[in-house]
Amino acid sequence: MKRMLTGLQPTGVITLGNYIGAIKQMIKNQDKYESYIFVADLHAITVPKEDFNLKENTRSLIALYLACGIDPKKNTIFVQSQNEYHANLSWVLECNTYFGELSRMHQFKEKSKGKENFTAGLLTYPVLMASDILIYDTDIVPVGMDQKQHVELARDVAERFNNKFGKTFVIPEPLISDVGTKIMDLVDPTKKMSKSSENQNGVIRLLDSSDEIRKKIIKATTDSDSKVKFDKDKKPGISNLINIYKSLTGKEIEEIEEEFKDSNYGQFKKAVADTVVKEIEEIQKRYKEYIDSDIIDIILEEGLKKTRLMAKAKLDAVKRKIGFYN
Ligand code: ATP
Ligand code: LTN
Repeated sequence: MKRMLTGLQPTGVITLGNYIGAIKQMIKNQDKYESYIFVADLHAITVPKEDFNLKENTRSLIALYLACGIDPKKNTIFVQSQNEYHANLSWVLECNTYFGELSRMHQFKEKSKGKENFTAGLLTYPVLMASDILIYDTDIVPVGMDQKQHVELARDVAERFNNKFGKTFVIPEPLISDVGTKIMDLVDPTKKMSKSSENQNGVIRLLDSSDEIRKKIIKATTDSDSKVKFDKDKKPGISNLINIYKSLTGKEIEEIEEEFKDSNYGQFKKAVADTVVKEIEEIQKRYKEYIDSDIIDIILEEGLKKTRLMAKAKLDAVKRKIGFYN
């Protein structure tokens, strides 16, 4: 069975975008692959934030993973910073990665643009990600389109290392979810819905109240036309709502257009809101059962024990190849 690994950053309560674009894919994949899912908390400090409780966010993200349907029997679940070998391998990989490659990464360019002070961690972020992937001989890495370039860098670094020191790393493949699953901001539908977005109204978070969710969807930006028709360029707002509805109901776009051909935007928005609220209410019910239970501690302890052993073995092999004193 192929091995799959993926993670999310605990930078805030996960959004409907993360749920549709990442978590639903993880659930789909948990029966297909030997699956490793983690909280990328080391990555979360690359952009320093005030008003940010890393510990709480990390626990909350684990509880949300479980509440969304990630089965701890089918997945090894762990917290990145607890496993010290990731950062250790990352240093070794940094010494096999070029500054030029890192400075060309889209995410780095976007997040550093116009800023005088950004951390070195923002630049080396993809190397730590490569380390997360390569340390477990990962075959498959499910990520959104925005992270594909980082998985490609992991491939390049792995190939470079293998060529230099002999076969050490498995070359990972990115697994990109359907094109349609990029969920956009409700206020500015040309922008990705993002956890760290400043305007709360454009973002649905999995722990928002049902009232808040309804309000945000009803107020979502749409065009002045009134036809429920998918057209990403001319009707980004409505197309985004169609995408959300499609992802949660499993219906095809043509089916949705047909279903709402006699409806106005208000009626369609209400249907989208009902669907989103129903799904999120179920998740929140389960979240409440998990968040204070010691199941989380047990799962993380098991995950750490297992991944530490695997990671140490790989790091030891890497160190031997390079020729460190041991
Ligand atoms: P941040 O604002 O902290 O950058 P984010 O919400 O943009 O966070 P990430 O933590 O970077 O999300 O991404 C987690 C995963 O969720 C990735 O696989 C990413 O592709 C996916 N994802 C994030 N936002 C969306 C979205 N709007 N639509 C679909 N998938 C998404
Ligand atoms: N950068 C990713 C999180 C992440 C990741 C990884 C995903 C860190 N390390 C390794 C897959 C594999 C993100 O922001 N979603």
